[in-house]
Amino acid sequence: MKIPSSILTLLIGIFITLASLWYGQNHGLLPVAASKEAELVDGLFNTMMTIGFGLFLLVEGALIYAAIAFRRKEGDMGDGEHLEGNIPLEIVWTAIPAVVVLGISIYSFDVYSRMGGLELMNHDMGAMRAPSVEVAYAPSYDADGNLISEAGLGIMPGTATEENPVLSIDVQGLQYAFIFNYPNGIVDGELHVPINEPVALNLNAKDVLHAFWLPEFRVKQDMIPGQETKLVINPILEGTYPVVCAELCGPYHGGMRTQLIVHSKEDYDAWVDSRLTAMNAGDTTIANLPKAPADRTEAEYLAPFVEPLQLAIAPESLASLRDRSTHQIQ
Ligand SMILES: [Cu+2]
Repeated sequence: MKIPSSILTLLIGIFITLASLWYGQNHGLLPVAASKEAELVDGLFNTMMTIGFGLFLLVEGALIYAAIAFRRKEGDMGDGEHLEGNIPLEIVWTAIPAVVVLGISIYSFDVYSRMGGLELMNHDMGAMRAPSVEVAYAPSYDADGNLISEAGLGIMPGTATEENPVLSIDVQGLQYAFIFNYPNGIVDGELHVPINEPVALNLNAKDVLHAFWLPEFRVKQDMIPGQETKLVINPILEGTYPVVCAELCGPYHGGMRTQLIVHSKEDYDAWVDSRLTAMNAGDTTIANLPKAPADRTEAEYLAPFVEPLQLAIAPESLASLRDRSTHQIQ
């Protein structure tokens, strides 16, 4: 007996739905999610993978079915049947993508605003704030030309208050390293942050365009010479993660990497204390920076392209870091 086509369609629909829902959670395309931002972005990405995989099964399934079911019969040399189109079908396959695209755009806008894309920290914490919504892709200024908010991702709504200041770290990108200027004058080639606290990164570039990318945090922000950009992150998982330059910035761009270490609160305080103790004892070296290219052996010179956590940096760039003013706690 033949299965009725309505039942067959239902079964195929159930199969595609279940397969898509499973694949959306099990695609394995992303590294570990180590920030609140990553959880939001992954929710959006998994939704798109679910929809995309369902459409893939539907379209490819129909294609393979049609290729087999409607193939040329033995000895048939005639033309195919002439079709003028199907209005209901065309409305359906226009309406479904329209609804999908509209839904994803609303969802992604929601993720963006929940990540602080519309709610930047101001320099003066509110008093001078313009009444309009701040949009984070460009800096905004008041009538007198004073900067109200920088370009970038601001603080997640509801995660910090004026009484509870955010740890603020200046990050400088230069060929080919990242330099982190912490409060209290600590300077380091690695980014150390405490867990479960928002951290504001004030990004700047010394020479050319760079981009500050944290794959495990799902955030990336341009580093622009002469214009500060902002990136606020919310670490939720202790560990060591790569920091990658994601803007082709010169011949050793591929070696422009360092690491982000998310500590427990106690470990972070201990790290700060150890660095302050070393500074007070007269140690002015910047920790975790690599040898200058001129001082390297050939093997060391090529190492960044094999071992991604080593960097290349020019000595004159290093020397100019000393006089850089440090950022105050906001
Ligand atoms: Cu770079």
